[in-house]
Amino acid sequence: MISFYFAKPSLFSRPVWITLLEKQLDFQPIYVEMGNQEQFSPEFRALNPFSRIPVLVDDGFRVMESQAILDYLETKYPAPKLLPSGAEALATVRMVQMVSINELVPAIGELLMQPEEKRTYAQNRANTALDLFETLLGNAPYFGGDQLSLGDIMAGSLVPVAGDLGISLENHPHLQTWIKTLMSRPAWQHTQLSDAEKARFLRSIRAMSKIWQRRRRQRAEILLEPNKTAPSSSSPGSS
Ligand SMILES: N[C@@H](CCC(=O)N[C@@H](CS)C(=O)NCC(=O)O)C(=O)O
Repeated sequence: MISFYFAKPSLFSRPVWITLLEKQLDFQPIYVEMGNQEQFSPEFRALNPFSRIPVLVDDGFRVMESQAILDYLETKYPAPKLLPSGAEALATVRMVQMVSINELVPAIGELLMQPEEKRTYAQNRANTALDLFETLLGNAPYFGGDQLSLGDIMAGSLVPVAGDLGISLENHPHLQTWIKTLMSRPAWQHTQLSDAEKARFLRSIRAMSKIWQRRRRQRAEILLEPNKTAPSSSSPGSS
């Protein structure tokens, strides 16, 4: 049996969640309440000493780091196949995964945390990623060709969040069609935030910067002193 430790919203958990659903695997979702600091509990740190979600445990085998989890699921449960085998298609899918993580995630983080007047760099970074994705997608339904891939799952978890933060798809017609296709898939519908959750998340954005700074300090304290008990103060929200 697969145990999936996650939170909602979580930029890194959703791609794993979508993958579990797309592969129609049986799994037990275990919600990690970040607002209650559960990621810092000794039980959770035994699963991930860096106090981060997602984590997957499959028949006693623990995997952390979202991209390692995706690779694990793809190899262990190959149907349906979410990585193409052609050299160019595979390179495209991997580029989309890596640009999503290395460019789009930090841009979204800055859009969440920076005041409006300091968002130009993050906006340009996000738009540059979208321009690249538009070109890579071309007229194909998915980044790897005719079939859904891990590239679509990564980028397709992040592009709507960037949209909520003001990054428009107005000049990206291929991406507009692609995102409509993804949104019609049950795995996307099942994992998206409800209107109430989204409103609560957007309301909490102003506090996010302070919450993340506090968690970064807590994580550093724990790594400096591993036997220290979990910090007790509580804070809302995840990412
Ligand atoms: N590189 C990790 C990043 C995971 C990550 O940072 N997850 C966030 C939630 S989206 C987290 O657990 N944050 C811990 C915290 O805010 O204390 C991955 O790809 O899984």
